[in-house]
Amino acid sequence: MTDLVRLERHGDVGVIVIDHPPVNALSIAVREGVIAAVGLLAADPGLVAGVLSCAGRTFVAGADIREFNAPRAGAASTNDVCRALDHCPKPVVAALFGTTLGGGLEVAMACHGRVITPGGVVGLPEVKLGLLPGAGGTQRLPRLAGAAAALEMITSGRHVPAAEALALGVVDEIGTDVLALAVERARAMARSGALPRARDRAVPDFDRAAFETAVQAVQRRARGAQAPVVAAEAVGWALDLAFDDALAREGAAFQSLRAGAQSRALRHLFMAERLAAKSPVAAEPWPVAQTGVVGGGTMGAGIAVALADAGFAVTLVEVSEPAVAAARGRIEAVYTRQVASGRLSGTEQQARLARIGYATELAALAGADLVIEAIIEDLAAKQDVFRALSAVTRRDAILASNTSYLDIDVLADAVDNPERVLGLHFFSPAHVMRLLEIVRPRRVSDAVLATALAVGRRLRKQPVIAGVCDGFIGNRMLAKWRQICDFALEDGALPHEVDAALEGFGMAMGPYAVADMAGLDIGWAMRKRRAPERDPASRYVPIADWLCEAGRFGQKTGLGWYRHEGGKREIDQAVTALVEQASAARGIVRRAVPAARIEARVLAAMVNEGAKILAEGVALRPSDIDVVLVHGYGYPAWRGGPMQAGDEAGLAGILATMREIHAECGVGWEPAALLERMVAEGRDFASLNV
Ligand code: 3H9
Repeated sequence: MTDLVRLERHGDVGVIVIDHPPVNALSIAVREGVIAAVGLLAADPGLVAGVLSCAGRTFVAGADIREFNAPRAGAASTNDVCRALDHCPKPVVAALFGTTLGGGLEVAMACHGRVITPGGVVGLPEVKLGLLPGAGGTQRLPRLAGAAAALEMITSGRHVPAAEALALGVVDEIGTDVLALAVERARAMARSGALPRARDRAVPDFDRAAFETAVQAVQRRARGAQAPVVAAEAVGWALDLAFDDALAREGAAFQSLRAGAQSRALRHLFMAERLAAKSPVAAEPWPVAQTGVVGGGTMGAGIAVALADAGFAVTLVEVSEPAVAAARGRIEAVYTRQVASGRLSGTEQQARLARIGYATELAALAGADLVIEAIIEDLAAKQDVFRALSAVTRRDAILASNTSYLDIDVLADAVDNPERVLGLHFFSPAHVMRLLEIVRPRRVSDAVLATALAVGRRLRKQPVIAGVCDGFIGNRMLAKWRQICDFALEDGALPHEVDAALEGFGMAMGPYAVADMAGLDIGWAMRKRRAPERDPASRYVPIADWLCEAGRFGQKTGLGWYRHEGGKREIDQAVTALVEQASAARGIVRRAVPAARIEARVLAAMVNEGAKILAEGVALRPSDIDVVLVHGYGYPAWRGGPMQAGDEAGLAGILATMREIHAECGVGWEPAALLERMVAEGRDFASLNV
């Protein structure tokens, strides 16, 4: 055994305890320890059965992700642990609590029985790391839960609550004192001579046609992600191959995914998310209980819901009774939908609604610990609100703005003690989207910053700290991304071709489909506001602006007509005609733009802007930029975010593309000095992720 695993005696039952905080991950020493403990249990005549359990806050939450980058050859594998349990002549029952995930559930399934606490969850989330369950999970789960349930669990990576796990047959019993229950069960099994092994069971009868249809649905939804597709195939092996043959295939598929770029990117993202949420300052967060929201439009209402969901008391302030009624209507509509879809109980709905109060005067926020302003994006109007808040709130109340690009230092000037002002940039819908940019103006105190991070975590958001600049991290990256796409239009690509290229890259939605959904008039106004100074020598002319304008004054909503109206081909033709007309008017000869060129230019433009953001200190590290783009902007998680994708593509190539773009587009497209330095020094952005 090892320091991390011990064998305790509970009468004639040996209890193997894994003690490897924080989540009892199956690192090499743990695997070796469990194998040794199973050996001792088997050999000890005083022990009739065993229990596999954990100290701390959870049963094993999976393999140790940190070991995947450099696996040690010859070390005991998780499959070796499962094999030791399979060969153990005495029954071993797993005592599950907390989050039994990945390799943790695989080892539990190799035990002869499983009991779980009522609040426990199980799951095989490997696909979220670009992997498949590599220690028999794709083979044992279909035998326990059936083909359809196993396929769904493995390809979604979903956490399954205890009651559902029991109904599916993944666990045998639920109980509060899970250790006592497991000891009892193990002893009873020993007495009866039962030694059931999941590997020996047949997969329960299933509907093959329905299974194939479900596999096809997984393939369709994958949008470039390999892991769910391979994992679905592996579940299929359980239905057709002998256990050991299928296990060997599963192992090979796991190794191939582990060594691939997609899993590397998703593992990077896992670590990046946790790093971004850590406080960069030593200060202790202040307690926050009473919160206020100023403005009850879409954002304000969503923020109030997010706060109420997390248990905060909320006072929402609007300018008039009718505006209050509208805000209340928006909030109630959110909860009504959640109840209708079964995601929320009626009791919980009432409890959350009861946490939200309404007022028409800012004075109602006198007792608030935190106020979030979410009115229109107008600097003067926001300054008025901050000035008024400064007068009515406690001096230590934190004042936050939900602005998506305005200068928060200027807002702080309106407050008598500016060290309590910062940005909390939520994404729409605010109660759903996980990303929260915490914008750190010059004078904000460490305690206020630490409090904002703590609130973000309590809201179950993904917080990322950003500095003040136009658009912070996310919208500033988005602006460059949009501009380079517009240039592709001007090169001769059609909007739906640009969308298709980026969706092929893995983006959730192309930029023109997004603009169309947002309402083209908004997209157009934003574009005008952000229009860069074009180099007069550039051959580019604003065809994109012209197109937007045409859409705005036409009867349809925007460029994305082609997507939302019936008869896509006719609409493609209509857009093509518009572009032809605009090009001809400007004497431009359109030429086809290959998707690969669009992808490469978008990537280069984003990495380059990311490098500028880093050099200015707007992001603390490259991986924070990745987290923002993946969680707020539909960047494919399996690419790890633009900075990781840049590393993966090779920074020298990115720089070369940037030089080309600069030569063509001029001012505003200079290669970033940091990018040039990274290439000169042969480094990658990952080396800056600390
Ligand atoms: C797998 O099992 C492959 C198998 O098929 C085997 C094949 C051979 N490893 O998230 P938190 C760290 S793949 C290493 O903040 P929470 C984490 O980095 C794995 N470290 O806490 C953090 O460290 P730090 C399948 C891990 O309470 C600390 O623990 N399993 C691992 O919000 C706390 O984490 C998964 O994918 C790990 N596996 O959430 C589960 N897990 O304090 C991944 C966590 O230094 N883990 N850490 O920042 C999770 O989903 C969440 O961590 C969990 C706890 C729900 C468990």
